[in-house]
Amino acid sequence: MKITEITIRHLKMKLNAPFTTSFGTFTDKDFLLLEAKDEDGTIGWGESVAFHSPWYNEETLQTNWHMLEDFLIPIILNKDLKHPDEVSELFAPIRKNNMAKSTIEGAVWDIYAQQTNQTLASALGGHKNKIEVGISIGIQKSIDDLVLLVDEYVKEGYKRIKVKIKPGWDVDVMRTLREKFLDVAIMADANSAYRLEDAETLKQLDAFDLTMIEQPLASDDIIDHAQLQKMLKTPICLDESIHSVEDARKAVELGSTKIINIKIGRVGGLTEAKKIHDYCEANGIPVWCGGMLESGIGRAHNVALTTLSNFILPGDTAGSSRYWEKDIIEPEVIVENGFIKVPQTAGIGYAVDREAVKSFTAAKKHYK
Ligand code: OSB
Ligand code: MG
Repeated sequence: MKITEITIRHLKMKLNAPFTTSFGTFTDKDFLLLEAKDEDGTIGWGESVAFHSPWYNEETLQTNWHMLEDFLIPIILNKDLKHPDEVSELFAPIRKNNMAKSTIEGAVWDIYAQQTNQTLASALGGHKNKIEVGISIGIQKSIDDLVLLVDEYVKEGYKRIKVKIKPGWDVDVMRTLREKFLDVAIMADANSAYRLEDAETLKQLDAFDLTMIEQPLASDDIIDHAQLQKMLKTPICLDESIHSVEDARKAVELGSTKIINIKIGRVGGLTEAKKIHDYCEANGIPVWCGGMLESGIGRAHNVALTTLSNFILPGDTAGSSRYWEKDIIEPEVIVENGFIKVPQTAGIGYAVDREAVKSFTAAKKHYK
């Protein structure tokens, strides 16, 4: 492989409904899409999951653009590559900026899979032909509104319901859901809204048989999470705190987490995501694939990753229509009875709808 041209686009897509977390509300999704061209003409796609504002982590669309233009693209352009695993090695001298790194790495994996005539899933070592998915629901105006939404998604077949919580929108919400949906797998995601001093509140959640509680404490913490886990029956799952297989190992050894949410962008790409998956598999820690309100391109990468064997729990990869009036891939990602069929064409397995991409493009730059 040799990448000879790269195009970066800033896309702006309107969400079907606002999505509220403990750190803020999204109404639109602004993100970078990266198109890479190999010397043989093969085109690969990558999506940056950095948001417009540094709420979830410190990266933003603009910091990603800067990192890509000034550091990462110059490293990759015209370099001979035998395997996509080399990309993370080449990027290693640059600290952090994992979402920016992952944007190129994802496109290189797509090209590699096409050139070796296999699906991205099989290039990664995945064997499932369908994956089980859940859905993540933002904070609502009232518990009644939330109950109606959960009812709708349970009827659509989603295999697990995740709801966002924050102080004041937690114990009563989860109690009501458990009372109304006795047999449904339910979990909560706090996006770091609590401190160890809030342990008494979090302990009350133990009564509702939640599959897990995701990232209750600070985004850079693995010490207090270990303390908290000792006080809770409900398993803790780390999201924001895990950026690498080394972070995963330390958190597991400390007892800070019993389950890990893997997001490709947060960990710097598919190669590192696979390492975390393999470490967790060897150590009896189930994983699942998180979501960042991705367009079809990022969603396709998530589908492929989820085919690996230790993705035991349903992920947040909901169908395209849950987010968008019109997605940028053909066909869109469709969920039936809580399953997504893994596409069987080479690469990411979905065609990019260039007209749709064009209609959402706010800015564009070409590098060669
Ligand atoms: O913490 O998993 C999260 C959305 C934005 C930022 C962080 C998170 C989320 C979600 C939504 O939970 C997952 C999705 O539907 O893509
Ligand atoms: Mg989360």
